[in-house]
Amino acid sequence: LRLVADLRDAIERRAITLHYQPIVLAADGSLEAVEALARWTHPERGPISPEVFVGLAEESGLVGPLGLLVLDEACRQVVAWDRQLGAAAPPRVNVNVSALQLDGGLQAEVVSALRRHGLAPARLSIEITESALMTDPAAARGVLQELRDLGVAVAIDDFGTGYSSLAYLRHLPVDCLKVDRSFVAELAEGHPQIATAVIALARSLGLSTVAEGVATPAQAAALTGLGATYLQGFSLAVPMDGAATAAWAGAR
Ligand code: G
Ligand code: G
Ligand code: MN
Ligand code: NA
Repeated sequence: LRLVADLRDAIERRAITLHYQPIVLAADGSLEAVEALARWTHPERGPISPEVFVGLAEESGLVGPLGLLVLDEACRQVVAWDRQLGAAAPPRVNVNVSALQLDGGLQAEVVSALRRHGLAPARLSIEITESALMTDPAAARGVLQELRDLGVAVAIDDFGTGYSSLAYLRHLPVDCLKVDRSFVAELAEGHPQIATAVIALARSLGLSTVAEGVATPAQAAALTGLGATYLQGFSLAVPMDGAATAAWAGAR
């Protein structure tokens, strides 16, 4: 397939770039982290959604090289922000990983990226979707434990949309649940039950929460009232390139 060849080429030329979306503390709006989101603008087809090209990478054996590129670029960017912004730099970067990256080598890749850039492990967080975790919960558990032993935090992404049994959740070494944006949208439609329950569940397990897809100030206020630890969404900030993220963080 032509698009796969183009993707391979884009990865090799480092033409896949990252945008960063701020995640703020609900209590006071302070910057807690940024989520790295991969971007690809195809020379003829224009912007291609990461849902499409990450899926393509998974089907064509390119997850490894794509994952390495994203991890390396995110670490490089945090160090560059530190030099530029000092204490105003984003405290942490969240990197998304695909289910296939849990098959092996992730811990070594993380160690090597942190070393290469001289970045402290506490500056990195890994986001893994609930469905990726459930592909092989025992294997996932081992990888997550290795990451946490390094001092890298772990979040479950899109929580509530997969099929994790709550029994597993108690035994998974994770720090944070990301409340899927579909539940945040429901909240605005008068159906707060699931968002409320997920936040309460996380709190009772000692986990923090990020409410995703927060689109209005009213949603932000409601989620803060429910006890969400962190907020992320267009209402707070859209994903931005590295320079715009620096300007946003530096202006606060
Ligand atoms: O950034 P938004 O633009 O559309 O992202 C769409 C989806 O793609 C999200 O579910 C996000 O988690 C995923 N995604 C974005 N960047 C990456 C990445 O670097 N790796 C993986 N595995 N998924 C990513
Ligand atoms: O699935 P994941 O959460 O990793 O990906 C984040 C995705 O959510 C990105 O595509 C990002 O552009 C998108 N996003 C960020 N904020 C909002 C929002 O307020 N509303 C909606 N609908 N999407 C958002
Ligand atoms: Mn994510
Ligand atoms: Na998500």
